[in-house]
Amino acid sequence: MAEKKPTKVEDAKARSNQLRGTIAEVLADGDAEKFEHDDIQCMKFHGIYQQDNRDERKGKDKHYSFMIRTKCPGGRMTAEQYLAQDAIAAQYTYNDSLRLTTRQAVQFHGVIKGELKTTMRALNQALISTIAACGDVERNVMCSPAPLGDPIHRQARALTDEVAAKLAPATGAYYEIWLDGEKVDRGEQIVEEPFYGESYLPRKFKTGVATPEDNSVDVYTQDCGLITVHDGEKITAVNVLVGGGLGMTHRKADTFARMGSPLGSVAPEHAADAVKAVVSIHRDFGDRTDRRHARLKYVVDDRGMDWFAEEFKRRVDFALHDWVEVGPLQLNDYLGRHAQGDGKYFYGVWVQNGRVSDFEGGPRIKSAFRKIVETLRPSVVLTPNQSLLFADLQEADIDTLEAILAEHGVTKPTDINGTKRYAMACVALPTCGLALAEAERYLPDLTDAIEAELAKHGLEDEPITIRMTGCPNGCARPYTADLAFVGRKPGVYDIFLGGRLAGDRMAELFADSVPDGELLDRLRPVFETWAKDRRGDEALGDFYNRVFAGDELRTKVTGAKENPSELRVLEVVG
Ligand code: SRM
Ligand code: SF4
Repeated sequence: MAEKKPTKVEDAKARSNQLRGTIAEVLADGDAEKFEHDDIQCMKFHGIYQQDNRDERKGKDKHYSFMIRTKCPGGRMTAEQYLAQDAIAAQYTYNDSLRLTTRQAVQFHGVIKGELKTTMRALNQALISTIAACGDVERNVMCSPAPLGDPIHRQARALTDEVAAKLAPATGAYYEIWLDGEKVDRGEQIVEEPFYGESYLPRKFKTGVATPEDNSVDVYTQDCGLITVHDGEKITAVNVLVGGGLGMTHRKADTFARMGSPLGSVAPEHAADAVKAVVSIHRDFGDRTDRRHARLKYVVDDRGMDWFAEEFKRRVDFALHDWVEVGPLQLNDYLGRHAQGDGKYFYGVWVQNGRVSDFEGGPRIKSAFRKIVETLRPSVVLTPNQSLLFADLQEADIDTLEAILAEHGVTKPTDINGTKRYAMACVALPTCGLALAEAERYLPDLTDAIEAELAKHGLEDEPITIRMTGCPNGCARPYTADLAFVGRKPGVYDIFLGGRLAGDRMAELFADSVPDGELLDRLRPVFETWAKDRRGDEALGDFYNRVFAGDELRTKVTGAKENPSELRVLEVVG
């Protein structure tokens, strides 16, 4: 059989001269409206996506602009950095908004080509980088966002920063192109990327650090998930999971969402090197001939954990110990006021689908946040649920903060009920080029309708993770949710049920290709039986899983199923 060839993206990376390509030249060419294939791939490593806003298309003519994504380990930033981003959004985005992402970063949409460099420089002046926010490298490293003053959390944050630093790309291309840095003389064959090499990784790589008290990073969905083990004062070991990932393709059973598998545990001082060793296995064994099969999860799934553990041990000079049981994980969204553990306070504000904007006739979230930061100068932490914490506050600041929220029509975070507070949607239309259906712009209406339906049974305040994505790539991590909607085509969704708040079980495909007008009708029998037959305060996903899905701890799910599970519910409900 003929050997499969590396993908076009592999070729583009290899000939990019360590992420330079012709980006600088095309940028300087005022007549060029857009970048071409190789540069588009390269620019992702710089944190930039070329997009086509589908609302703005004129006939077949695409409307090009750029999305810039920041890299922000653990979602932390200073007041000054927040304000700089608020101003950048006002000046350079098409809709004056900051978009908080599911990986604790910020996206700016609709930046025009002529202002790309100025925007990048403005970010850099605020000491905000975008390098490796996208591309086939270690992406933004996530960390449970709080409580900030607690010693365990401090150590988890330090580990997050260590992983991010160890795996940052070393190329000087970013500084040359965006900051007019000195050019590296490639004639001397300088090896700029001793770890990544000329072709970087076969695909993106994601790492998240969880504590047993807070799995908001969805640790099982990361390529490499770390769970800290601690005695209350210090981290005593770090559990390592490998091979998680969510992207899949509709009806293709050889693509799947997968939970990370336990590799074992390592001493805390070796945890960052453990991640680096895992990344190196991806670099060396990931499939460079098929981007749909290139994530680490396929290496793990194809070769098995025994092979993986042996390969890992060959690459490190420290011990791999047994996995340490840490008990059930929890999800904490930290809304409202909390003590930080160091005498100060933090305050979590719910941001619906991460969109920080002044909504016409609705809450003026962007203005409220700006005023809070200008007045109180808090640190800011982005959460993995697309929300935001104001931190390092004095107790007396809380009243001021709540008054500013009220003044701008922002609902008090603790008044958000269980149906909505854990809900997330990806960006989808109009900017995402891969979107098949709406997500961010549709989920608010749908959660209103679900809330009203659940209220008939007094269940609207039950904590449920409801997640929606415009395609099966999984950007809002739908497959670990109690209830998820995954876009199939405009106005049509697959429904998944059976994950849970702890994020340690996959949902399953419940019904496929359901028109948006019928989503609620299809779910009504499940809600009714949940209300009637739940045990104690059994959550929606747990109930569904026990009664309809055989109480299975699913670790894998595909979007290809002959008989989605709705039939089982209909049989029971009659
Ligand atoms: Fe994502 C691609 C948005 C988190 C899996 N994701 C995209 C792109 C860049 C579309 C593209 O390639 O052209 C989307 C840009 C939309 C836009 O207009 O802004 C996009 N992903 C997002 C964000 C902004 C969703 C959000 O609403 O917050 C998240 C940015 C995170 C960040 O700050 O880095 C985002 N994406 C995720 C997650 C969740 C996570 O990482 O915790 C996943 C699932 C986990 C995983 O990676 O397996 C995810 N995004 C994907 C995939 C599928 C990858 C795969 O293995 O198949 C793609 C498509 C691809 O890479 O080919 C994708
Ligand atoms: Fe786009 Fe699909 Fe990701 Fe949503 S899940 S942002 S539609 S790639």
